[in-house]
Amino acid sequence: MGFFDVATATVTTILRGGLGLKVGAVGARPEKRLVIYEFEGCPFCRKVREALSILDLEAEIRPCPKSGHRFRDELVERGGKAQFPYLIDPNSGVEMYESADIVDYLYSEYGQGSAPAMIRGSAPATIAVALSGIGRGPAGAFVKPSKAPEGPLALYSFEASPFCRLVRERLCELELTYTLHNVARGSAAREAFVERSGKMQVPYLVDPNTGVEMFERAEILAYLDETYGTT
Ligand SMILES: N[C@@H](CCC(=O)N[C@@H](CS)C(=O)NCC(=O)O)C(=O)O
Repeated sequence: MGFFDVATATVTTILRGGLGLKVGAVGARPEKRLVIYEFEGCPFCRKVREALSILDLEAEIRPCPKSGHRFRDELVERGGKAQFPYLIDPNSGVEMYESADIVDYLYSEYGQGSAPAMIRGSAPATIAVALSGIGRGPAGAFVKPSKAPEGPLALYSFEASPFCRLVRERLCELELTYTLHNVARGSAAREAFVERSGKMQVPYLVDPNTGVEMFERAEILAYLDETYGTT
């Protein structure tokens, strides 16, 4: 199963042309962290996460898998409907649905120039991102029973890493809120990350609720299931 998961996640990365592997031209930096309601299996959400990696932005992720309630209900109350992704930018007070608008907004506030065609709102771009995820089936789209952590976890990651995707899927399924620290190639956050963790390798999970910090996808998945899964 592990091999199949890595293989299909790698196919997604290849079909996405490696978007989210390296940082592009960045602009102003936000003072406060962005907040995103999304779920890993949603192709529209992937475009937004790719933009986050390229623009070297971190975000607080509030996972909203189908049939989940922890953050879905919160968003419906806040924004009026269950549609993902949804961005909150506490720096400007702007909040919005629609991935194309979110990507354009992120580029206008925190990038330079316009977003690559593959993450903009055109129909071909949307079809391409949807097709790229087919190999992952329902992973990262449906809730699994879990207990809520006291506070958010943290994940060091970048969008194009297939290993990180597998961890994000599980965080999403278990509705575990986390700070997504993007450390794509060229990221300004890499040096501090290596200082903290000892080497440049992702995924790297930090759980301030238990004091655990760890590398290795398979071990992280086992930890999340054991600590928060209630199936
Ligand atoms: N045009 C929207 C479409 C978003 C959309 O359809 N998202 C789906 C998930 S991929 C959704 O919110 N479905 C409702 C649900 O999951 O309950 C966008 O680009 O953001």
